[in-house]
Amino acid sequence: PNTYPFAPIEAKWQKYWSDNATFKTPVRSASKPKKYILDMFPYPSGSGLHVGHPEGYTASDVMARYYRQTGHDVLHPMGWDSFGLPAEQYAMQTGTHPEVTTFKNIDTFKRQLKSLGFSYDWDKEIATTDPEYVRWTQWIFIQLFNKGLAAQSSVSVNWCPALGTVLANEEVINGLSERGDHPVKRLPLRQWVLEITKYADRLEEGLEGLDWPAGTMTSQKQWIGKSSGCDIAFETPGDLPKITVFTTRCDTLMGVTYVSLAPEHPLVADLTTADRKEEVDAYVSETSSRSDMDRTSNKEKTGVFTGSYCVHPLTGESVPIWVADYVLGSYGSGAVMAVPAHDERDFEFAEKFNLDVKAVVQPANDKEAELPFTGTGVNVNSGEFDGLKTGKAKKAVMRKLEELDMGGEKIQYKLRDWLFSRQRYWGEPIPIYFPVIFDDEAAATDPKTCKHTIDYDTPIAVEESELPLELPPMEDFHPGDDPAGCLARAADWRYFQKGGKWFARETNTMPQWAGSCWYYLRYTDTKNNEQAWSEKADKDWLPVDLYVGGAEHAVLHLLYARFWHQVLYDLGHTTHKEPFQKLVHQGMILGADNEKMSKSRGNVVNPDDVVLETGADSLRLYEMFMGPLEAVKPWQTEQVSGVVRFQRKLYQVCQGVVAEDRESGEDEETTKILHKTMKKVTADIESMSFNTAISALMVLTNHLASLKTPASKDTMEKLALMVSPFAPHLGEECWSMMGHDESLAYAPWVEWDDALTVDNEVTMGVQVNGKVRGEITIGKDVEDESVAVELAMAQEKVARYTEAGKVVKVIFRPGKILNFIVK
Ligand code: ANZ
Repeated sequence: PNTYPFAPIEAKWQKYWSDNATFKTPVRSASKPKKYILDMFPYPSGSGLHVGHPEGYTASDVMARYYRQTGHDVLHPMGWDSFGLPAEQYAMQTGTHPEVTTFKNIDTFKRQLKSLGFSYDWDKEIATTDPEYVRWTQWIFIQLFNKGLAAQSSVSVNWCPALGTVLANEEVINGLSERGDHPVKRLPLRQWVLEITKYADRLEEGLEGLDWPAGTMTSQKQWIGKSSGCDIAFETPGDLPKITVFTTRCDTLMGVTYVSLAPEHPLVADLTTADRKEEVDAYVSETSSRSDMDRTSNKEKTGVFTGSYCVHPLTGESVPIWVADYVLGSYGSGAVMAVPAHDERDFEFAEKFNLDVKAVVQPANDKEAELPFTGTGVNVNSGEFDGLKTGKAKKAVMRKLEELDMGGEKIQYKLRDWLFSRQRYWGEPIPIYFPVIFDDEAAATDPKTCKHTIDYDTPIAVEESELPLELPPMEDFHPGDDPAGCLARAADWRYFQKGGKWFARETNTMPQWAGSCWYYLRYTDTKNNEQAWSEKADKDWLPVDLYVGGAEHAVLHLLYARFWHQVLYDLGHTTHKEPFQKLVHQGMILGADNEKMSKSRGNVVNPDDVVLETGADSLRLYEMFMGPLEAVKPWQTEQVSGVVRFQRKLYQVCQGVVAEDRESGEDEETTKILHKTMKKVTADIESMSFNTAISALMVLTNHLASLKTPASKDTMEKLALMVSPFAPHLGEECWSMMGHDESLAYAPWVEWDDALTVDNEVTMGVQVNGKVRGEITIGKDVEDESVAVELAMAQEKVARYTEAGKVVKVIFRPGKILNFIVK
C-alpha cells in the first residue's frame, strides 16, 4: 500500500539513537578533521517551538550529519539561553518563580526538539541559568574587571519605567523599548559598563577573513562606525578649557563661521553669558528629554547663542559659540566646527539663524556650485591652502594644526561602551561587593539597622572560590522604584560580614546577552569543574565552523560575543582570534498569508501538529525544500503534502528493492541519473543549497519508481545515505531494510564516478560564416570532422547556406564548434 508508517518508524529510530548514544561527541582523533556545527540556542519561551526554529536547526543538522559521514569529528550541541525578562514578568503576574517557569519551558523545548530527530549530543546540554554555568559567566566578568574593561560610571541611561530596567542603546528604538514598545526616559544612574570601544578597531579588523553574509559584515562595520578625521582646538575666553571639535573635513577649516556645542557639553554653563543664561538653560532642559534619534532626524534645526566667542586656530578670528541639539553629546567630543557652505545641517542652521556662509571648496569642474556643496574639490578662500585638492588640503591643514599644537589626527567610532547593568532579578548577579561605611562606626552593629553609606568607589571582586554567587530566593520580583534593583531588597543576601567588616553586594544583574557571549566555549567542555573550558577543549573544537541563526542577531549578540572572545584571546584563554568562522542566517518563515506568524493574526503553524500529522521528516524535508535557506518564505501546506508523497514513494521503492533482492547492476540511464544525483546532492549540501538537493533526490526517486524491474540494493543504499541528512528516520529505515544492523550515521558518504556524470552526447551549434544556422547532436568525443560535417549537411537549412557558395574552410573543435567558411 502507498503509505509510509512514519510514526512508529520515527519513534523507533529516536529510541535507537538515544539508547546507542549515536550522537555522542567523539574524543578528537588526530587523524580526522573536525567540524563544530552550532545553532543559536533558543530562549525557552512559554509558547514553545515555532516553525522558524526547526528551519535553522534542520539546516545545521543536515550539515552535522553530512560531516559525520564524510569522516569528520563533529560537535553539535544544544542548550538554553534561559535568563531573561519574560520569565520574570510571568513571575510578577502569577507568582511562579522564574526558575520553575524556566525549567518547565526547557522541558517543552527539549521534548519538541527531540521529536524532530536532531543529532544533538544531549550530554552537552547547558542552560545559562545553571549555577555551574553562572559560575563561569561571573568568572569571565571578573577577568574583564581585572583587565580594566568593566567599570562603573554614572551614566545617563535609558530607563524604562514599564519594564523597571535600564536598557542598552541598542535595545531602544525610536524612544521605545525594543521589547514591548514601552516609553524610555534618560536618567543618570550608577552603572556597570563594559568598555567594548577599546576593541572597536579589533572588532572591525577581525571581520576580514570570516565567511559571513555580506549584509551582516556591513551591519557590524556600520555599528562600529569607524571614521577617520581630526580633532581641532578652539581657544575660549578667560581660563576655560579649549573646545575640541571632531571633524572629517578639516580641509574646510577656513570656512568655519560658528562652533556648536551639544546641550550636554560640559562647557555650556561656563560659556553662557549672564544675559543669555535664561534662554540657554531653558533650551538645555527642553532638549534633555529628546532621544538621539529624534535629535538627528530631519526636523527643523533648533539652537541658542551662548553669548561667547572662541578663537579660530588659524585666522585668530572670533567665532560665535552656539548650543544646538543636532550636535550629539555622545559622539566625538560633543562639539562641531560648523561649515555651513559644506555641511547640510550647518547650512540649515545658518539659514535659520542668519549666520555667515563662507564657501571654501569648489567642485573641480563647476565654479558656481550650489551651496551647501558637500563633495570634494579644490580649496578657495583658504589662504595658503588655496588650490589644493581636498585630500591634499586635509593633510596640509592637519600638518599646520600639529605644528601649532592645535589639533591632530583622530579616529572616531560610533560604537558606544556596553551598558552592562540591569536592575532585574532573573539574571546573573554581578560578582562585585563594596565596603559599608557606618555613620557611627564605633556603635554600628548591622547595616540593616544602622545608618551607613556604601563605598561604591571601592569595588571588590568576589573570590573565585566563592563562585557562583547565586541569586537569593525572593518572592516579589517587582523592580520597585529603587533604581538599585529588586536585589537591594534582599538585605540578608546583600549585606555580609568578612573579616569582621561589613560589605554590600552589587545588586545589579547582567543583561541577557552575557550568557550567550560564551556558551559556544562551554559546549566544548561542559563537565569541567575546574575551568570554564580547558586548553585542550579549545584546541580540539574551536573555532565554530558553522554558526546558524537569525539575522536579528547580526549586530548585538555577534558583536558582544566577538568582544568577549577577543578579550579571552588576549588573556590567553583561547588560541583562536575569532569565534565564528562561517555564519549563515536562515530566512524567516511567514504565514501562508505572507505575513509574519503571530498569535494575533492566527496564522501560526505549530511544529507539534506537523509532526503528529505527517512526521518529523516531513517537517524537516519541507522546511529545507521551501526555497533557499536564506530566503524569507511563506508556509504552504500543499507543499508539505508534496514531500509526504516523496517519502511514500521512496519507501515504496525501498520495499520493491527488498522484494527484488538484487545486489547491484542497473541499466545505463539509471546508473547515470544515480551518479549525477550523487554529485549534485553532495555539491548542494556543501553549499547549503538544500532545496535543489532535495529536488534532485525527488527526480532520482521518481525515476526508480518508474522502473519495470526494481532497482538494486546498491542503488537503494546510496539513496538512503543521501536522503538521511534531511529525513534521517526514513534514511535509517531504508538502510536497515537493506540488511544493515547498525545506524548509517557514520556510514561513509556516497562516492560517484565523474565519467558517469557527464553526458556523452553534446548539442552544438552549426555556424556558417560565424552565424548559427542549425545544431547537431553528436558524441562528445567524436573527433572525426567528416562525421560532424555529414550530420550538419543533413540539415536543410545548413545545406542551403553552404550551397550558396563554396566551402573554403571547416573549423571543427570536437564538442565545441563547427563553422563553415563559405565564399
Ligand atoms: C566640519 C565639517 C565640514 C563636517 C563639512 C562635515 C562636513 P562622521 O562621518 O559621522 O564621523 N560631527 C562631529 N561630531 C558631531 C557630534 N557630536 N554630533 C553631530 N555631528 C558631529 O561625521 C563627522 C562629522 O560630523 C564631522 O565633520 C562634524 O561635522 C560632525 F563640510 O566637521 B564635520
